[in-house]
Amino acid sequence: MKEKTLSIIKPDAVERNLIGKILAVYEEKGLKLIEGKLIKLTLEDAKIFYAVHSERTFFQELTEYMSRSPVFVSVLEGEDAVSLHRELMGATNPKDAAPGTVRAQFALSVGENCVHGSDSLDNAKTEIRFFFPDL
Ligand code: IDP
Ligand code: MG
Repeated sequence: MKEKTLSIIKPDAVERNLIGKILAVYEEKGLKLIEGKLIKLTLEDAKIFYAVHSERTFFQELTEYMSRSPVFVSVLEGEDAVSLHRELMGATNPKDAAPGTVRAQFALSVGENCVHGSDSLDNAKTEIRFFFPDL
């Protein structure tokens, strides 16, 4: 099924000039960039976006990291985009990420792991609306 998913290139990757290399991984597998922008989240934006993790021990670290410098947020479209994008990102912890995935190639740690991707079609809709209310 043709789907849309939300993709974020996180501060650690934008800081290291990896936007082009990361988008290339997605584009090469047929995902199409249909919206995109570079923005700096406020701490409050990050807390709302990651509210599902508010009780986790790493919540403060996560929200401070996500708001420390700009992120590249985009909408990717394609066949099974949600699961394909997650597959191309690799496991949360780069130590567990399959070779060739974005996180295996570029992530620094389980926290500073380069990218975010929606994990279900429902969450994709909510997350796309958060950043691109007109789409
Ligand atoms: P996901 O990004 O692969 O979906 P989640 O479990 O939803 O992973 O966690 C959200 C984000 O929180 C991760 O991408 C990572 O940046 C951060 N995170 C997850 N686990 C840890 C941890 O144990 N320590 C620090 N940060 C973490
Ligand atoms: Mg997640």
